[in-house]
Amino acid sequence: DLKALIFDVDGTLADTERDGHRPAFNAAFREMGLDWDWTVPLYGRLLQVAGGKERIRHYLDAFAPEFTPPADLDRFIGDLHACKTRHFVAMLERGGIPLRPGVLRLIEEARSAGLLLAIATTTSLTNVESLLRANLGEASLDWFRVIGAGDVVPAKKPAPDIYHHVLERLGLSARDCVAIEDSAQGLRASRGAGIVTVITVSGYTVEDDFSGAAAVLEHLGEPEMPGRVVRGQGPK
Ligand code: XBP
Ligand code: MG
Repeated sequence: DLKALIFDVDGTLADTERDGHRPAFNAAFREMGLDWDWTVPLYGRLLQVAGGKERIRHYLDAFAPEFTPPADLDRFIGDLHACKTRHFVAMLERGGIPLRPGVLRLIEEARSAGLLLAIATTTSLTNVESLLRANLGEASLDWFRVIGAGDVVPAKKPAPDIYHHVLERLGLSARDCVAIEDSAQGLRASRGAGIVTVITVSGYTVEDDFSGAAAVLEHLGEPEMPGRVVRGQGPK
């Protein structure tokens, strides 16, 4: 019996990566005097690593061999990431990032059908709350029974840990839930926790391997904007 919907955030609730997180990282680099530039294609490659702090660390390892990191690398990354979060939240507060089509409709339908709502994301909690507040108002934070975000579990997606965490806090088992994701990493995380998953593809994820998804859709759709089935895939 379906009891809850569990939403991913980045790419699923809103198309946040290319014109949200990416420019926020670049603004933080400038503010901290770094001449790094995460272009659209480079950011696509960096997205293989989930989580902003983890992504910065990966960039240093794989793309910035000439950069001499400060002695306290963790603190440097933490400060840089906090600066990036400030820029990202400011962007949200300016109304810069709308929800994807059909997201609000599905949330409203689920609420009136008595389903529980939850979130499972690698993004920082601040970002999730700001996205909801900016688009749906303060009260919308209470629509979600559980918001599992960021560093609450040490292993980020594609590890299933964040989904296990959310299931535990919901007091539900995987078969009571459907997850909505946009990326192969997210799908690996939700399927790793045994949850039936619907994909809505986003800008950076159209080429991803979505085997194991119950359905792969362009978006959640609106009545005037029917969502095309990108790839029909039976649940595994
Ligand atoms: C997507 C991510 C996030 C964001 C940045 O996560 O990988 O890391 O790019 O957010 P999901 P932070 O699709 O699971 O929401 O900088 O706050 O980590
Ligand atoms: Mg995502």
